[in-house]
Amino acid sequence: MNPISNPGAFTELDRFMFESWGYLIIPNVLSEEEVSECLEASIRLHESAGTSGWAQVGKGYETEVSLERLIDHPAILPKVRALYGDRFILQSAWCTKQPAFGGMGGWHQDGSGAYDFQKLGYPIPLVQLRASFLLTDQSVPRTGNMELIPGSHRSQVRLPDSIRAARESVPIGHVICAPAGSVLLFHNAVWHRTFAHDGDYDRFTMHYIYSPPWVRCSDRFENNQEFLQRTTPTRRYLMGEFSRPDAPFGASYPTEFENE
Ligand SMILES: O=C(O)CCC(=O)C(=O)O
Repeated sequence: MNPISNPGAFTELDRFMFESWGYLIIPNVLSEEEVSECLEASIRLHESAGTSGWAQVGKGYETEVSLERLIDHPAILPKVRALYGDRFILQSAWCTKQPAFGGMGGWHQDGSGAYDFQKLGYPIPLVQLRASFLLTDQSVPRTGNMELIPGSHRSQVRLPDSIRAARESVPIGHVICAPAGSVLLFHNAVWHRTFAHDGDYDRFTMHYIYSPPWVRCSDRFENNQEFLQRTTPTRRYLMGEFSRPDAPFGASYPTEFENE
């Protein structure tokens, strides 16, 4: 059983599956050439950051054009837009490496260590919608897949600490199996983890996180000016570079002059 969707429009069935399970799997988003380009870019990113072991490198879009293109990919953006409306930003983008023969990751929900999204209320709202582009084959288990617990974004109780501490499996864990070039789109509150990887090569996934416009970015304190100048208007907007009609405050209030 898989919540399979198609690239492009967010259908009524997509909405039902997303509401029910908290995620969608979208195969055939990237071509083989695009996958190789993004994979090479990901390897370069980690090499220049000098990472070792399980690691995440942010802001790859600033230097790698193939990763920049994924920011507003036409297979994914309509779905993000259907969930958020027209006003949202790219809160961050991370390139994750699960090293060869890497073990199980820890179960968690996405959010901010500084402020637990649980405090926002029940059910935890959609604040970080993540599109994860698989850049290596994950069509069978133990290839560094993501494991998600379907519907857990609506659970009123947390995954038991004992299970989390021991990195144990749960009977309702769903190991996402999909080929390279597929995208996993998921709600921040779905409990998930990185699954084991038995391969003798590093596994790379590019994660793009979209948020309402008032959320602070987590891969950058400020935008890179050179990147802003060379990128497209849509991407500039997604980097949070837009003007607000009500800025700074109260612009919709009539001024003294207008009242006369
Ligand atoms: O293994 C990955 O690529 C993602 C890891 C993860 O769970 C996360 O970034 O929140």
